[in-house]
Amino acid sequence: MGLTICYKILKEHLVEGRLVKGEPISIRIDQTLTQDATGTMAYLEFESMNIDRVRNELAVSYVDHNTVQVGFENFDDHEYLRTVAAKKGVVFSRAGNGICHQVQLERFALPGKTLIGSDSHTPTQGGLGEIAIGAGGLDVALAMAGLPFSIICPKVIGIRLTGKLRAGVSAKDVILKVLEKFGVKGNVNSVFEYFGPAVSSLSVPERATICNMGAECGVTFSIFPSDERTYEFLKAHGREDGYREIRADEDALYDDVYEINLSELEPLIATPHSPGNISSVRELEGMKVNQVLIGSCTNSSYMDLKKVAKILEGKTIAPGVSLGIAPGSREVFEMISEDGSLTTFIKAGARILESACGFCIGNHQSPGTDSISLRTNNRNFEGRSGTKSAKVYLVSPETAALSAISGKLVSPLGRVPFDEIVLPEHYYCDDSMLIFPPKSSEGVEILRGPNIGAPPASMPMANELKGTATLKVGDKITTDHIMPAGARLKYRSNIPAYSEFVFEGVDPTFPSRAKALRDEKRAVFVIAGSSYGQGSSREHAAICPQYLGLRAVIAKSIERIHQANLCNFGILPLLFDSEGDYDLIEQGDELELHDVIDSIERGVFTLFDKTKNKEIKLNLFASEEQKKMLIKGGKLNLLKD
Ligand code: MIC
Ligand code: SF4
Repeated sequence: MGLTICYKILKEHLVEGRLVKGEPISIRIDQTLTQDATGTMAYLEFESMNIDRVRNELAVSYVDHNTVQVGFENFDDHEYLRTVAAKKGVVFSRAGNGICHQVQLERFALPGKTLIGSDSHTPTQGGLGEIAIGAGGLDVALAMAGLPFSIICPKVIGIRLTGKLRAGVSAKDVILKVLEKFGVKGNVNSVFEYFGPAVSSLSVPERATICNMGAECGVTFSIFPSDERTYEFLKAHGREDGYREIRADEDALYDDVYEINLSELEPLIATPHSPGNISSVRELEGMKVNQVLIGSCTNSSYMDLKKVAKILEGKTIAPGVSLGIAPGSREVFEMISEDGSLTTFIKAGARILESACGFCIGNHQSPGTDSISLRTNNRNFEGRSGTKSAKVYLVSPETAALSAISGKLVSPLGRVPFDEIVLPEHYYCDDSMLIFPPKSSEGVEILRGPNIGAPPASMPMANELKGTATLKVGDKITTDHIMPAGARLKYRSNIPAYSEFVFEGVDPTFPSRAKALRDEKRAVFVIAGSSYGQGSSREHAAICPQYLGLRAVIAKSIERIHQANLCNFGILPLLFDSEGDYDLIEQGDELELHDVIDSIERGVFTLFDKTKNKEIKLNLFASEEQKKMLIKGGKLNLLKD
């Protein structure tokens, strides 16, 4: 039987386990990436392992999230990251150099390699034929220490592309179509592998956009073949030496196949408040728009901005619209500056934003009360923009640009002034904002301002957990609900300070109620519906609740990265054996778990709801290795043994 691309690369990197769908495997990791908002904690964790220098092929540390610098905290973080990178052998991408996934694609990703990154959109690099997986910071720290990474050997969903995109329909619409089909939950331990005759019509930046938002479906990664388009892109970046062809075998067997005829695809839009709520732009055409933002790791490539420039050429944005454009990297910035696109943007009335995450993570550009914001990024969770009452819609750059001119939502189908964008033969490549580490770390001093805290600490698991259902939440609770970013991001390096904002937008009384229980040595329990912890990879969504006394999350289902983060920090991820039992527990109920250690080993728990005088059967959602870390109170404790 022939192999898929996914299994070919996994086979080359297999360290432990069998390549059988559903079985736990561990793989060798060639490359790692971190970004500043998760990176400070990851390097503090790496430092606590007492290893001189990173042991994987390539480790890159980006500064792209916390670049607003209101107060000293962000800059302190950058200085810590710059110096710890020099000390530990990590390449450092300075603030202003661009968004991690865009720069990684331009400068470092290679077909056939494996990458883990402390950011959920790490799978963007699947566009270059790399297995690229989002993970918590601690898992990335361990990969930098040369240790393998564990995943469940995935189910491979083949996405067969036929036909050709029509003018005005783009890669963003392809992935929105995939989201319409697969939704934002229930896709754990699967991957998307793209194949079919239309693959060769898509350039690497388009493929990267498609792989980027596979993260929203919850798949472990997405991947495209490495072919002549891959070679073209690498050559244009002076990196063709790293090219190798990788295609699925003719007789490769997919677990499932979904076909998209690109010729029939139309412009799509994700409506509030989930990237899985898909409509056609046509249906909502005419909707008034207050703000348009173009950028983020999904749609900020040179190709994306070139399309926007062609649409905005000679036009001015509508009076009621604020338009912001953030180029994804300095490479993109330089290229739009040289070819005149930047002048077009300025003349059209756009506000030029820094090459960084910026608006996407709610760092700035919050929309007005009840207003409508059209964005090219990947997440539109409630409140993520910084304005709870705002309605954020996700669209392609074409839809965004045309709508900015009109002031109303416009479908770009057949309305764009180009058929296709011809990519340059050579890109502007300048690595001067990358700092490569010195050969020897001797004499390198790590700078730690007052914002740099300590790595998280936790106690071994107690055999009895008695406490309260401190919070009961519904379905699709994202990590943005658990641990807000935006204005709170600057506390990422300081666990006690950041913990004050756990569940801020859901129930601001949670931290004080949890701390009161913790201080009485009682356990905090969170009860949740399905797909708990979807969204980002931020391990703070485990570390901070753990600091407040959270001992167990009891849910209908929990998303992959968050489940790993819970185990890494000693919090029990428990699933209802019968989903209907979710209705039995009320917030405030007194809950008890007995024989915890034995139950962890057996993987089955009986929860006693003292208030209701009822027993509820729960299953532990953890691998054998994760069971060991839960008993020890987290992965760092396990490693110290
Ligand atoms: C996001 O898009 O939510 C983030 C901010 O990039 C996160 C990482 C973080 O919270 O620092 C992610 O996607 O993992
Ligand atoms: Fe940055 Fe947004 Fe991409 Fe996250 S999704 S890495 S915040 S641009």
